[in-house]
Amino acid sequence: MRSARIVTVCLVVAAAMLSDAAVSLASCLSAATEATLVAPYATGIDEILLDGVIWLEWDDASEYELAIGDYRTEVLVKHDSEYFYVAMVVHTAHLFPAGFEAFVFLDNGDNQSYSTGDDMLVARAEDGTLVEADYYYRATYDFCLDTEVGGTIDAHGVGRYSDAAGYYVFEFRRKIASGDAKDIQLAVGTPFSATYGWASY
Ligand SMILES: [Ca+2]
Ligand SMILES: [Ca+2]
Ligand SMILES: [Ca+2]
Repeated sequence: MRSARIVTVCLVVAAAMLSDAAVSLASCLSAATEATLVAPYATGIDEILLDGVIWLEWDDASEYELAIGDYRTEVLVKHDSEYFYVAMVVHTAHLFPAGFEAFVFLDNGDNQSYSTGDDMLVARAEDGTLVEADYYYRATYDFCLDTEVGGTIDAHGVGRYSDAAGYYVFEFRRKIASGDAKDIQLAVGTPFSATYGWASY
């Protein structure tokens, strides 16, 4: 089973970095669809803190709540000069023994979801081990790691189930502009559409 929600995301510059930060934010908000997630410029997160546990490293992120399928999902977003960071906390008392994964889908601009050329971050809930999470769509629902089609890995992710809390936690970081032809290139101040979802097995 899988479920997803399309939202607009905007990486917002720090006021100190650009004088028209307010204009940038306004253009993000005017592009809003169901929801607009505004990702502030904040502190970076080292790989070692991507462990499937939300801790102080996310304190300066923006937090949103989305219903994705039946599950209440908290989505945390922020960025620094190099990376876009996303955490998803999917609330369900059900542990899926065959597997559970979260994804962030990025359309390549042709408005055809899950088709050739699209980009996706995916991580399966395991024991909190960081994995390569940078995928490419060869064709509809036929995706592979970028490195299988000549690209580079520019995103990592991790997932973990917390029994005590009753939720899955996923953490991702992805280069904003990787320069890789197998990725959608993001830019600070330019809103983009992203689909947040999960799949259970
Ligand atoms: Ca963490
Ligand atoms: Ca890539
Ligand atoms: Ca990719």
